Amino acid sequence: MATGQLFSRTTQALFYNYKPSPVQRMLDFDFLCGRETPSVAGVINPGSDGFQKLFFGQEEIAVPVHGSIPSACKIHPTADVFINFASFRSAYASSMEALKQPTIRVVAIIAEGVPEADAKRLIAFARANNKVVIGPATVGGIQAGAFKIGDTAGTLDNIIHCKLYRPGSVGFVSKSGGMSNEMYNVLARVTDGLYEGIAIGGDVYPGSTLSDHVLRFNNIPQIKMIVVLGELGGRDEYSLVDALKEGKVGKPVVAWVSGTCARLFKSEVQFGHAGAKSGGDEESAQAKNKALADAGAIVPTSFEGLEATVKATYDSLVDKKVIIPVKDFVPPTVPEDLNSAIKSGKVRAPTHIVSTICDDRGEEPTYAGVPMSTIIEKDYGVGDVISLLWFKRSLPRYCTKFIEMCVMLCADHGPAVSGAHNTIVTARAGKDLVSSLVSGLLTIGPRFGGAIDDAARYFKEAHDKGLTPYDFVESMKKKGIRVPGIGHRIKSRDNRDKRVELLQKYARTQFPNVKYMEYAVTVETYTLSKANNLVLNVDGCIGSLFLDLLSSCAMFTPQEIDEIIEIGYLNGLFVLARSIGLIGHTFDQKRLKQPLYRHPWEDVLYTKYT
Ligand code: Q5B
Repeated sequence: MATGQLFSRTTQALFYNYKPSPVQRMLDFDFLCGRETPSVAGVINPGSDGFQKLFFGQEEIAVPVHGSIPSACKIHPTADVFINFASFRSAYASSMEALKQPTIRVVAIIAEGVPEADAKRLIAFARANNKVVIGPATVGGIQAGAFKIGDTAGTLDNIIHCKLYRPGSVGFVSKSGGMSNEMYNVLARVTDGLYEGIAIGGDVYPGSTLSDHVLRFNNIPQIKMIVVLGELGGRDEYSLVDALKEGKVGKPVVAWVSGTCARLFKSEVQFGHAGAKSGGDEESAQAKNKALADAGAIVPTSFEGLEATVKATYDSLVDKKVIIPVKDFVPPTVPEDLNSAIKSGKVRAPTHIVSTICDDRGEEPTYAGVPMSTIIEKDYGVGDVISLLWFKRSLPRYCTKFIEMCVMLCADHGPAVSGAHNTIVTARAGKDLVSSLVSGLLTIGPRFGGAIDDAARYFKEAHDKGLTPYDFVESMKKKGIRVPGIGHRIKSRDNRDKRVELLQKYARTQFPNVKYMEYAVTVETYTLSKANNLVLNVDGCIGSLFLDLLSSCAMFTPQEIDEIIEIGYLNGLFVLARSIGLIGHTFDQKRLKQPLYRHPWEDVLYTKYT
């Protein structure tokens, strides 16, 4: 492995397989350390380009996202660390691809369970090309005050507590990420802190070994003492023993190999890591501790004694003035994420949306407080659902049936009406369902289908004021307003609209009162005296009957009725109903593979005179 520093305060990484939390943790660490540039130059998310919004301190930054490893390396030629969060299935291929990039120097592989044969191939390639692999099965590593891989060292609180925002004098290497955290804590307590810590990972074949890093630490001037935490199983610690014996490590090495308790078990025990099982006497923790001690490492008699041993070694280096303890300082405060601050009750934030009709936070969604299972178990219909979501109450069955009749009867009225025509033209222009649907819906308005609300408004006002049909119609004429709900392009006195007849028949037998509709009929009688097609149309029929529904079911106050009319709920019935037909027309055109529509010239009057 290469000689010295792996990282610095300007090191930048490419992060493979985007995971927001570890990337944000890296950036928070950067801010804590006072880095000027974020340590993540870019994210690689196979197949997608763009950017991700993340925080660098208080500021939001856009971190570039790249679709492939080569393209990311090309755009960020100075990013020489590759942090691989791929699963064990794809970790080999992506790590190998990264190692093959000339700009990448260090690859950290987080995944556990990478096949040993793959790990061996990665190691061989890395060694042959003078590159460093950390992992697999690792949390990564950290250079205090400079650079951190992914989730290394845990939470911000832990990082601050362990003073990892600034470098100390100790180089630390272990197999386990969890134990690294424990040791960072110990080092913060009894020394001036960590300089660099690496967790090599618990696999049988780690990409870099304990001794690789110890030898590297030996070449880093800022590191004055080295702490090593090995574990039973494998022979990695013996290469450190050899290095010590050969005099390759000049700095004090405090070492402990954990797993001495394995002897208490009668049979071989597999500890947490894949590599942590004692295969024979030489691989036992006891044998390795003895060999390390014999080779010159400072080895306590138990794990409990490790802290005191580290302290004694550090204190003696301070006494000898080998270590001048670094001065501490208070790091900047990393702003807390709003979500976690709210969760912990530290802050309160105003909501930006108020919603009263549907709640999806519990076990099951509710419509106006009625759980979905009730809606199904009690055999509710679409009318009941509309009554819950629009009117926020359960209306009686005769009302919800009326709503359903409106929806069914207005679902379609052939291909020639404005909405269907637009939808058909749009579908034939090759547009998708939603575009075709909305292009039809957009024609709904005061002339076509969207006259229900105005019909209700004007009929209510005229009725409540006691206007005669004559006064009402003539006053509208004076104002230049056509009576909403009156008149039809094809329906007339002699060609009655069946929908109107059906709705009237139903309401006359089921509603307690139909005074508004009967008033509308008297208006129709008057308008029919003017022209044959000035019938009460489907909009006017629904508008007047809905006034009857609202005022006679005893479930709405007069103010609520005024609000419903004022807001304009009732056109919603036509919009909802006609969506069914417009969707049908879209499918119909597509099924029939109809070509682009072009209106015939013969059907256009080209004229200069307007
Ligand atoms: N005149 C619907 O007109 C239509 C008058 C009126 C007083 C009136 C027209 C109108 C109000 C809006 C309304 C809903 C534009 C209709 C629907 C859904 C549909 C559609 C479908 C479906 C039709 C001729 C003469 C003129 C006018 C007078 C007309 N309406 N006077 N009050 N309301 N109604 N819309 O046939 O003296 O000659 O100048 O705006 O309720 O959209 O199936 O097609 O399900 O899809 O084009 O049913 O009535 O008549 O404009 O040539 O007028 O009658 O002032 O008098 P027309 P125009 P004058 S349901």
